[in-house]
Amino acid sequence: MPYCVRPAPINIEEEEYIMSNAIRIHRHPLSGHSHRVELLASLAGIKHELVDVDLLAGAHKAAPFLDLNPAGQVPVIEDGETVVSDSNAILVYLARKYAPEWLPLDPAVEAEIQKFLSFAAGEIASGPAAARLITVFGAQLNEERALTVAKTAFERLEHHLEGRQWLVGDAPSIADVAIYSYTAHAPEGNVSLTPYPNIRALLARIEALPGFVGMQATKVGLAA
Ligand SMILES: N[C@@H](CCC(=O)N[C@@H](CS)C(=O)NCC(=O)O)C(=O)O
Repeated sequence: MPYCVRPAPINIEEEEYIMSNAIRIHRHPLSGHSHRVELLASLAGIKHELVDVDLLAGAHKAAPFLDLNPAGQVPVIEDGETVVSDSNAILVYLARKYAPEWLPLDPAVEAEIQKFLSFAAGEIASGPAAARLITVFGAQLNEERALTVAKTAFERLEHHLEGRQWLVGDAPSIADVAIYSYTAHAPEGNVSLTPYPNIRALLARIEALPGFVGMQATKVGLAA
């Protein structure tokens, strides 16, 4: 359930949060899906607070977290009474509500951006993100497959970026935010970015934007 209404506040801390007008991002500091949400909030100047979810202790598979996201995954945001899960759904929600310049209304532009959200949820998730899950979290996944998917994905991205500053149009959008975290941290999963100068230039452009915030690095793989 990607969207639901938050239960009534139960204590003073909750009431203070609602009065603060900040969105609350439930995340894990090493989760790229979480980081893309934090990154957009920071780049777009959306007031937010971070709530760490202890994945190692299984907090995401128990109450009260499961009330927010029955899928038992971070990220989830609370925006007053509105709860949204799934990183790309959150990017769309935040852009539509607070930062429309990150998701222009032009149908063709929006469709192109949506294509990259699917790319982030597809090839990026099963390629570089999966390869990093193996090295950072010891996940039992097929490394050879993850590295092959990552190579194909980055070759496509590199080709797409030929002669372009940003993934879609001539300004940064949630497409760039969606692909940033797992691409920038791909070396942690033994995926080198050396063969991809256009991708590295895009990452550097994103990192130069006002409000950029990075994800915590892990010294594993090629980043060791
Ligand atoms: N489609 C989801 C995927 C989120 C996801 O895979 N989150 C990971 C952390 S990066 C998680 O919570 N994993 C715990 C689990 O699946 O049990 C999204 O885009 O938010």
